[in-house]
Amino acid sequence: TATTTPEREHIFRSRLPDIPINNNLPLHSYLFQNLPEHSHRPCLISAGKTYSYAETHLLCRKTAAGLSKLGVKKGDVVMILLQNCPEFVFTFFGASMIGAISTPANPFYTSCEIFKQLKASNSKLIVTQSQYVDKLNSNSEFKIGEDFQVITTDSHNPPENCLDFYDLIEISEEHDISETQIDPEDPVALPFSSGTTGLPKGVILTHKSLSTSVAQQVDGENPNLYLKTDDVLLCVLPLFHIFSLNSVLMVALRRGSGILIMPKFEITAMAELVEKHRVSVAMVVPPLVLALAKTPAVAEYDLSSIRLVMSGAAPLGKELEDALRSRIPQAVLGQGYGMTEAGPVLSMCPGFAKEPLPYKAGSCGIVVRNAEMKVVDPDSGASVGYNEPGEIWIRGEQIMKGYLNNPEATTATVDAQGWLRTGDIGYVDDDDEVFIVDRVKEIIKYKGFQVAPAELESLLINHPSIADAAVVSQKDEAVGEIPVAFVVRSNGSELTEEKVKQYIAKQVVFYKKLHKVFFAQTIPKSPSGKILRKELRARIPSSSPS
Ligand code: 4UU
Repeated sequence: TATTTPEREHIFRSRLPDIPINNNLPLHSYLFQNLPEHSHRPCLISAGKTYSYAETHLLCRKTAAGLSKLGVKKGDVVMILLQNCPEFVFTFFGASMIGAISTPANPFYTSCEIFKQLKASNSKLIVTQSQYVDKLNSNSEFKIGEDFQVITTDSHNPPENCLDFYDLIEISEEHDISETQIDPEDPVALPFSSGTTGLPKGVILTHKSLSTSVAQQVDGENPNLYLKTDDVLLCVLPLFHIFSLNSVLMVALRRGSGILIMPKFEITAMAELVEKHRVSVAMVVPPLVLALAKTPAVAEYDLSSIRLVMSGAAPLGKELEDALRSRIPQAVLGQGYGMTEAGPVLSMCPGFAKEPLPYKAGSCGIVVRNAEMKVVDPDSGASVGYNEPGEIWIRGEQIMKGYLNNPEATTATVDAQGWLRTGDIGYVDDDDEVFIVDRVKEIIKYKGFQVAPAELESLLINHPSIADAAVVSQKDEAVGEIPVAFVVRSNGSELTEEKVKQYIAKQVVFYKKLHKVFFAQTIPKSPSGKILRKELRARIPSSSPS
């Protein structure tokens, strides 16, 4: 029936009650707040060495002092270019303690990807392993020791012009930490994400946003994600991605659980470590679920210690979920839904709660507590009710402060009322469970890793024989989605598919490589110049079964 009254807003809330959240502390103080209760418990468990909570905290403070001696000050940005290792943790929280900001980057990035982030984030210091230093030496504009400093974590004989992490923290008395006043609204982490459109951008996450997010997961009498001191969490997903950084490392620290650190993923090594360290909680991505469920050798290991598996960062198919369930029948298996800009967690399986609630296969759980979710009809802009699909929006103190030096992108993503648009299409069912059905943003997710089409397009357009280009996703059984390109050759050019692939491969990390190149006469665009990606995706020939 027609009505003249303004539409009612449909706002979805958690089925768990709101809780008091202590988000006015600096992030490190909040996470280590309960330290006296578990100071002798294992904190970081890594190849041959275990650090207790007390040791971990001490090493973070020494790193803070070391960074401070090097001249790192409040508001400065430190790039962490590391595989998962204890030094990642020491650096992140050491920086936090002096009010500095960590920008985590993938150590497999090519030199040009690293320098793009270094420049955009304005970091003057990189903490890395010596094997990656060559990539830092190949820039004509930025010189190690002059334009930025490099600390290596793995050698007492650091490469030329680099400093040794342990020298630095040995000479640093922990009480050297200069008194820094930290405001809850100060940034602490600067991960990069392309969000709903364009190039990767620095996402400003503050002390307040990250402590709120952690609290929404693990605090309260009936935490949404119930972790115990004697839990051991698997930390195999890369800490440079927000999923692992927040929903493995930070949640575990807050609860005093053990963190089993694996520098890289290898399925049998992982199964062996799960058995050896009695891993009880595993955060995973769908390709890892596939490996766990389908690798025959995994059956030889005792995985009975796993009580909880949380999959996130990409859609988890029902068949895969069932396959894993038959391999780890004792575990609660559910999903978390996150986005870097959202702080990152939007929703989580209520089966992980201390007093678990029922949940359905395929759901991403319920919206986190102390937050609001809306589902917005893309055409009318109105929020819709139960079971109706639309774009998912989220509001709460956990979301990003904004994109670094990019007010346009910030206002395009977070509106004046504080709502963050995700670019994901989903609905909330009668039981308040969130289901994601589609994505309207440009981003391509390869094994959960972000690939920004705009980044590849700008590289393609730089090629002298390319007049125009567009990159879109193609569905892929094993990795989720793969990037494929449509290329318009310049007049007379005989550029081949192979040449284009190689040209890109030289400049990007493995998951951004082009899998196919289609040549086209023109790239279809809207009157405003936006690439019509849907149209291009429809042009991809469906791969013939072989
Ligand atoms: C379908 O992927 C992430 C963060 C994931 C995360 C974090 C904390 C999961 C659980 C958790 O506890 O961040 P980004 O920024 O790399 O990518 C965000 C996008 C989302 O907008 C959505 O499109 O990744 C996709 N995505 C998912 N899609 C994330 N989680 C899911 C999911 N199902 N469970």
